[in-house]
Amino acid sequence: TGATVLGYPRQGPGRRLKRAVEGHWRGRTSAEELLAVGAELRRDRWQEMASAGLTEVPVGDFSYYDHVLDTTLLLGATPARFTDLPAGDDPAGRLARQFALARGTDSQPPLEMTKWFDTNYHYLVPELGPGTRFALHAEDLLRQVGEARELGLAARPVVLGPVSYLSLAKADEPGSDFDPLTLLDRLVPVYAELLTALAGAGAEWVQVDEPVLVLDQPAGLLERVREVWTALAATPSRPRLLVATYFGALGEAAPVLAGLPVEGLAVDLSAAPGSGTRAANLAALRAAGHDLAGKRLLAGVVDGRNVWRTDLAAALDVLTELGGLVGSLDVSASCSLLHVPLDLAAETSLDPGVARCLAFARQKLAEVALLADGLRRGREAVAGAVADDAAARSALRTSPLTVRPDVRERVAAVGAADTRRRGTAEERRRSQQQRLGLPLLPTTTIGSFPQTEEVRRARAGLRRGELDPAGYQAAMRAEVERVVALQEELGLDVLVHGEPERNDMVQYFAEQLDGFLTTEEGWVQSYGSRYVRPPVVVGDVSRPAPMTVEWSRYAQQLTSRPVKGMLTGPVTMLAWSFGRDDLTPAETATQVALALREEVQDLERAGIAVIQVDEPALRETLPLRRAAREGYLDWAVRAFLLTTAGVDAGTQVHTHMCYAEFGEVLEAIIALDADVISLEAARSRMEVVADLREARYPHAVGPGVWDIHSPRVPTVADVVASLELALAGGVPAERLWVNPDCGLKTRGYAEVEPALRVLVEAAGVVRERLAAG
Ligand code: THG
Ligand code: ZN
Repeated sequence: TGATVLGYPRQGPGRRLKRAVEGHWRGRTSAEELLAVGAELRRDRWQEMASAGLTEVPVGDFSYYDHVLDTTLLLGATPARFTDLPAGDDPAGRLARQFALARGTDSQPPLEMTKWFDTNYHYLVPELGPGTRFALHAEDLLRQVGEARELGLAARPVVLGPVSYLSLAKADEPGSDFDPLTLLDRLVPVYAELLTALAGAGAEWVQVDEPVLVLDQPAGLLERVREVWTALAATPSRPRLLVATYFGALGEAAPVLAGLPVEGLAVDLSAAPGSGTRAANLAALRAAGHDLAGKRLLAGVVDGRNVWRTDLAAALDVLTELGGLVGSLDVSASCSLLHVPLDLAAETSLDPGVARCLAFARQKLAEVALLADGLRRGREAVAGAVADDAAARSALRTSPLTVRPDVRERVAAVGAADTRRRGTAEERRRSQQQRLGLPLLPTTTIGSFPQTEEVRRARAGLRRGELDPAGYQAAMRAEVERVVALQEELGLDVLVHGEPERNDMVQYFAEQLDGFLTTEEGWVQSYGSRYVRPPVVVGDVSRPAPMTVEWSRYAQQLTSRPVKGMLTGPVTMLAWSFGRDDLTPAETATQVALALREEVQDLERAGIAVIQVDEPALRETLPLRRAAREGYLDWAVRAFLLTTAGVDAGTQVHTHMCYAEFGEVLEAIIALDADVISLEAARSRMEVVADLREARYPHAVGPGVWDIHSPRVPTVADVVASLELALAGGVPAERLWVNPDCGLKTRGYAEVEPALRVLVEAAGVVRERLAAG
């Protein structure tokens, strides 16, 4: 029985890779130095895996930016639009080309970035067309195989598989209906060539990732999978093939996968509450019968998507059963460990009872090795560790930290009336208009204003203890005063306080809610050199004290115009955190919603008449499988309503969502019953307006009229045109709002001030036209 993982975090201790990469971009680190850092990080992680007890290590999962981008370069599939890529057929030249594709060139915007399945990692989307010609460029991968073999390790190269690569790609012509999967026949020979080259480099096994097998399959795709893999298996002098799947249940792909003429499979056997993955994949493996008898199986019993230690006893049960079904068994994690932080040991202030139950990537290596040891030497040999695990878990489960009877009682008492707004949409509109007296086409912003150097300095000062809490408070209040005065001067109708006190919004609320813990060094790669520190839901969630009320009250008393209260919704709080291993996301969402509901009601009592609850993650957390979507949307909508529905008809509820692909969730967005929604629309030319009309969206909407993702300041004519487009597209004037398409935190005042001036002026122009009839 072996022990291995499908992939490992790239960043290194202290996010060394981020610093080296960003230093290189700023011209402070040469390409040679960066390449040397990369080689050292790879060596360190291999040695770490080997000394943890892994019997085989992955090679090629490391990346300076993104592994899908690496695959594009490996296959020679750089889009033709990049005519000005840096040249040079050496490692430095390839590095420069890689960063040019990721960050754009003088003449070309970068490759588009999108979510990697349902994780919070983002990959760079391949752009393929009828003219794409593939050609193998395996130098870097082959060299890495050599690097690992020199250390005396069993090195298993990892590549993204042909079916998944093409499924994750898009057409290189905007608007074209070209299907990248039609390139399969052209691509397979390049993979065959790669296999031969890897065998030549001494690889005994190769891991080919085909995660698209866990998605709903377009008609005929599984048949193509069978053909492709039959062709690849026929490659002369190749390594043994391991087809890796992860991120969920195999469903109808299971028999196809099991029947492939390959020597090994990797299957997700994680046990996240509510996911059903372990049970479904176990049943599929049992059903596969003799197809598995001669195969190697990597059993992903350690959850690669969460930070809780593995239930060792349950994992051993699963592994013992699987051992009887397959030719040879390796213990593994359910997916690459890229999606969890690197090392629990970097945390200095966790509660010991909680820390004992956590496992980051490094700790998961030890779990994988321990489970393999248990299989090799018998359960008795690891009985101590299993008992310790069970004791730690049961101590946490019964600790007052995790189970709060008062929270459970509040959850049990939730009734249907708690998720229904008072008053119909029309009654609310009248009552809110009476209270707020807003003009037609009210102007507002999404919530955050630029985080200035002073604000950042104050936050750093507080962290380092150079600024006391009172001094920090005073600095933030001064910033709120400045932002409110600016908005009054600009003539905006609904103001915000600007959120200078918040860094990452999820982190901000998690720090203030009981039941969440935040980490110091728990970084997880989000995209390229950017990382987030997702909080961890440890126990029942509740709000010990108001969180935002003082800031909103302070801003409101500075002005006679309404100031919006600003909260992050329950779905987003969960989507960007690690969830519990003993409650489903739906159960935790109810607890978070109840805590936020108290905040909403406190804001209302403090005289805040407009309250925005952002749900940027609502769309992106949509389950991969269609069959799971309805259940998800049900609890997501219910949690939002539980958060917002406790207010009077005269209190206006707003929500905001980034990203424009709302098609599948429009019904759910209507069901949120928010009085006003602001959406990203600037980049999709108001297409979202047509969707809203078609769905008979009954509430007010602010389709973003300034794309804040670009530094370009729109002209009055641009904004007027967008507003006219929205009106012509069916948004009634009394339900149209004027706002940018996202928060302004990442922009500078050099763009924000003129752009907001333009927004206000454009609203005035259109109001006059409307008044003139
Ligand atoms: N907050 C959280 N999760 C998120 C987002 C968020 N996941 C999805 C999306 N937004 C990811 N987008 C980003 C954008 C910027 C950065 C990371 C993810 C970023 N990170 C800083 C860095 O790596 O230098 C560190 C930020 C920090 O200090 O906290 O710039 O908004 N939770
Ligand atoms: Zn946004």
